[in-house]
Amino acid sequence: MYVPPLMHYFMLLLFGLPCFLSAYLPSQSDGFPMKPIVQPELAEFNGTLYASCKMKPNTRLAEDQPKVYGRVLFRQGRVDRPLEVMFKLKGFPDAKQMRAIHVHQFGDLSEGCDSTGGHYNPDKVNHPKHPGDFGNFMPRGGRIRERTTSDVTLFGPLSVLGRSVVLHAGEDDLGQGGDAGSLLHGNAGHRLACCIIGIGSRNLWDNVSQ
Ligand SMILES: [Cu+2]
Ligand SMILES: [Zn+2]
Repeated sequence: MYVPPLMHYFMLLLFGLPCFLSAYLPSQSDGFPMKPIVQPELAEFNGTLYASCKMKPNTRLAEDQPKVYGRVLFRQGRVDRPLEVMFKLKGFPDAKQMRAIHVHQFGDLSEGCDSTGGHYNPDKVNHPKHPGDFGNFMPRGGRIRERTTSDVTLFGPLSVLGRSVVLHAGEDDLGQGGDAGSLLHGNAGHRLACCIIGIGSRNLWDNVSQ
């Protein structure tokens, strides 16, 4: 059957619009008025989101490796504001050794830090352009205590909530290593410690930042 081109638009409107509206607008058809979907923490913390990641040693770690504990905390004022990250880690040996930290794709610790997958890479770009490529940190007195900002977000479908933070034994070559691994993960060595990023509270951020 021949359908004139203008009819296509008409039919699309006729059938498409009700589908679109029923999917995206609140519905009362089942007798329960649907509330708009808003994360409760946005109201609780005045539009700011917090996240928390409690770092523990990799359960697959060799005996002679340093056991690092601590926290990585996140705070983001709004979807379009840069995210602040606070690192408080302890348990490093005295040796001068840079340590890389990244966000990895999965919040899966079933095989220790080795099951967290590769770098979280939503834009399919090379390392070190991943949003969670925090770079290198030099421990002082056995500790890393730093604050920085990041392209990571806690809002929307690209949120890192439920993903992981991984601390590596070695230094990140920041894509300058000249091999394939360099553009994937920066050749930062094995995984010393990791944690899963969960929804956090303002209290925790305020307490730890003191
Ligand atoms: Cu990593
Ligand atoms: Zn990366």
